[in-house]
Amino acid sequence: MTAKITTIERHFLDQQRHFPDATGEFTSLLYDIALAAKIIVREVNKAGLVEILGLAGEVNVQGEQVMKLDVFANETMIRMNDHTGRLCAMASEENPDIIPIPDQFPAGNYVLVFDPLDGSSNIDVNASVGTIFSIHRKVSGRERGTLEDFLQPGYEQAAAGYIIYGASTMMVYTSGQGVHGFTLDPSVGEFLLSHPNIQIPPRGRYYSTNEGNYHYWSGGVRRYVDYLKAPGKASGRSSYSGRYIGTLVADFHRNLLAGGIFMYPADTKDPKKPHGKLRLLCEAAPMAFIVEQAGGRASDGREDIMQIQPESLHQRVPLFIGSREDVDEAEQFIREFG
Ligand code: AFP
Repeated sequence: MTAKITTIERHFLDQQRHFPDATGEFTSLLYDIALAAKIIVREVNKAGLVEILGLAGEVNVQGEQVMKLDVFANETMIRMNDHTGRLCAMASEENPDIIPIPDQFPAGNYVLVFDPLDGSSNIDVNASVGTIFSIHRKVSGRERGTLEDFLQPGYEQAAAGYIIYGASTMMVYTSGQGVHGFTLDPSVGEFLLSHPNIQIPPRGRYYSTNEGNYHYWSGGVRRYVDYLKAPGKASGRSSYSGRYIGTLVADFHRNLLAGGIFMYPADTKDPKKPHGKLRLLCEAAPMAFIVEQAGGRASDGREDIMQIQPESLHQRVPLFIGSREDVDEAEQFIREFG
């Protein structure tokens, strides 16, 4: 046993040394998120027991109000971060407007956007769920954050990451110095560096998408998925395998390690959501930062996700993300067939 054991705290401090002017504010913010994740996973691991310990919305045997897990995760992220003096505002997938830092607490130099419990419809079936986050520097010049601080393109992110509550709990993040993954050792309650410098294979053999939407996709997207499934006799390639659970964090994480493409294209199913289901600021942009740092790509089918100038907090975008060559190919089909 010669491998070095690096805790997430040690890793953040080591990274901070690359920036002699760093105040530690940013490092501490990342650590607060890791801590929030540990509190969330404690409850996620009890998800199957709500029937026994009390239903969400009821009072449990200890006389405590039982919260729905997504509400609990949202409140945990807010409570862990509203008083630390590192943030000037927050935004959550669960809240329609930005979440101000209460007046009694100091305001910091960063804004945090998060999806507290991604894939929440998978909780009832004991499949993986996750938390996604994105951090930007304040640009408004105001003490308390404003909408302007959130409406920044992906390439301006200071850090992004996710936590996957799966067979084990992992936190994967980037602050522009590569992508690093940490696995939670529940016996000591520490995230330990298990996947340093993750690189996504340039081409994969897997595609992840909700094919139930096939008939609502554009011609180009349909042709691309048909192409992935067809044996490529001429090129000598075999057909791709499908993998889809319906939690972005889990589907993305699999492709990040094994190679492949995740797609949530625009569809005509719901006229209120002409750009697909996923949100730019709390889902697509953070995953795009991670995948680019790992050598992959993220596109809305036409342009890089990282280049999109957001227009509203909950803006939705089509997403094609994963191995570089696969995303290039998806774009080619969309260019050619619409
Ligand atoms: P929920 O949090 O409502 O379960 O949505 C999860 C999600 O935003 C994302 O994690 C999945 O990739 C996508 O939606 C799944 O959507 P479909 O159920 O339409 O496939």
